[in-house]
Amino acid sequence: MIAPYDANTALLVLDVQNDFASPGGSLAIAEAREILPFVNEEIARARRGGARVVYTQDWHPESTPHFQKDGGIWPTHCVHDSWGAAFHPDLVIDDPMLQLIRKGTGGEDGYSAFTVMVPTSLEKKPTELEQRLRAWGVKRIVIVGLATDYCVKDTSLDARRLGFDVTVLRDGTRAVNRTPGDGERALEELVRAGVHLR
Ligand code: VGL
Ligand code: ZN
Repeated sequence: MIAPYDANTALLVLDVQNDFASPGGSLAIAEAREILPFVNEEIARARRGGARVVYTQDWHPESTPHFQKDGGIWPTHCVHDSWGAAFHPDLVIDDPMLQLIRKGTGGEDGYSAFTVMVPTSLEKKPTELEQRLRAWGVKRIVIVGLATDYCVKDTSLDARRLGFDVTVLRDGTRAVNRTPGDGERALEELVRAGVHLR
């Protein structure tokens, strides 16, 4: 159990999209579907406690240095407005004022929900997320979603750097594991950065 949700807490639901979470997704994580009941329950819990819920989507152009075909490391995935970029159909999206952050939209490597890396400049550019959280008075962030070794890791590290209290819920996340053990190593790195694991 974590401290109850309250108005100073935000639940971030990271990249629960078909390409990561559905059979046939181009970067499908085999066990990703296992997180859905847990994630949906967590969304309900957060809402009951009056916490904000923010969803993210990896949202790439058709060509980006992020993709293998353009010199990057990933199969083509989460191309804007495609089936693969859509939320997994079982994810509960129950908010008429859906809070959504899309990342990688300009061809950047979009791992963190807080910052994107501009391909040509090695420079990090902020998304709108921090500004929104500050405007709501959010102090504490709870993280679920995909993938442990990329979006969850980089988002958590950025959140710590920005001074938020951060908790990652292990049952709500799964790793890509390009190299076996990447997910576990990412979690160890997060603990060293002061992230709570539950
Ligand atoms: C991600 C791999 C490629 C992520 C994004 O957001 O975790 N992983 N693109
Ligand atoms: Zn991506």
